[in-house]
Amino acid sequence: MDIIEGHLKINPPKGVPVWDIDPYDPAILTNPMPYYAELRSKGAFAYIPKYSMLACGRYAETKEVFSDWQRFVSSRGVGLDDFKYTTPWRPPSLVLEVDPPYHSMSKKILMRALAPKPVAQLMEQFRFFAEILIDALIAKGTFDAVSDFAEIFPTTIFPAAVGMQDPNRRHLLDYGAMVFNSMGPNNDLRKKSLDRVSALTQWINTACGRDKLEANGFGAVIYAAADNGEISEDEASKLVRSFLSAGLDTTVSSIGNALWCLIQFPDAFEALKAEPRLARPCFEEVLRYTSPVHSFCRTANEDTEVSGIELKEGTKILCVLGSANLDESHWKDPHIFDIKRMTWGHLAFGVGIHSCVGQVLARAEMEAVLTAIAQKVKRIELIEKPVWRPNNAMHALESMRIRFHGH
Ligand code: OVV
Repeated sequence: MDIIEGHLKINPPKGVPVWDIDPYDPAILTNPMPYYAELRSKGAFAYIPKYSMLACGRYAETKEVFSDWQRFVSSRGVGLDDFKYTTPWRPPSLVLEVDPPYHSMSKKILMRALAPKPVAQLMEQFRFFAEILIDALIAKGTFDAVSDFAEIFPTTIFPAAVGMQDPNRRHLLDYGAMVFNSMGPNNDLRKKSLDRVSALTQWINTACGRDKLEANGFGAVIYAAADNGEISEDEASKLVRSFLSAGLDTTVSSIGNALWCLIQFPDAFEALKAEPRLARPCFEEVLRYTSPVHSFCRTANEDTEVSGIELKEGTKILCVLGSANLDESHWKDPHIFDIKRMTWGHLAFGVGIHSCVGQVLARAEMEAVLTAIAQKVKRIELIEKPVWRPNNAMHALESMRIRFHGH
């Protein structure tokens, strides 16, 4: 048995082209569209020799692999490590990295915290803070879309919603970046992130403790499930950890990517300003066009077949969501950012039982942000060329100096 990058070495399946590329090359991570297009041109799958895995970037097959949790499990890890052979760098997530029946319980409890009523109440705060922040940014003159805006909004409202008493913005973002980088191969990005694993782990584990959470946040809802015997105290702490792992870097990326899209496509911004109610569909199009999670893996848990290709048990499959969302065989004019298009069915939040738990909250946050921009900002001026930040699983900006011109 040969192990490479934490998983079983496989031979290229019959009919699958060998493609000598590194999808985790920073040059590709910061400019992924040409790689996406070439991946789709290879067929249902391409075999990547460097990592001995398959990559999948067409809509149909990405959706098939991602929705079938029985054949393509998450419990063996959604990065390159196969937990059957490699000890994960942290105790697995009780929702991201498990299968049913265990997964169903975790997801049910997390969803309880994000029920319509509490989210509707939070919406007021999101709107309020979005308006204050955008007024301040208009007054500021030039600013950085990432460090002055995208990072500020989620790290202000989300830890408060969880009920954190000591939300350290930097630690939260660095922990998230580490989680997402750890899903890639053992490259410089992963190593650099994991350099700080012990300090950040200690910090996050403390932050997830019952005594560190206010009585009225999402965290308290999770601990109430421990009180009534549904889960243990340790499971409750790990579910709170899931909120903090998945809830920040993703929405930071969403805000940055949304601003980038509105700058690249001025007609879309004009349409949004004319009809601020398009904030929600605008976010869906941002998700489709610049999917914040560019790829997650699945592992074939049995010998199986997809689109006539035979896949061996233990095969790691890189599901390139960002590419599936641009597949010309599924989307009309996929390379046009159109906030009035039908975006239903995009895979940016995943699909099937593992689809994003926090999507209602992400949508609420982005509705607040994009509505306030539509109402308050007349023009977005790009001051400096945007710079993308490579991450093994996230597609996000490093910096983008801009200016908001108000009315
Ligand atoms: C979707 C996601 C990303 C990162 C972490 C987690 C989930 C988690 O459950 O920890």
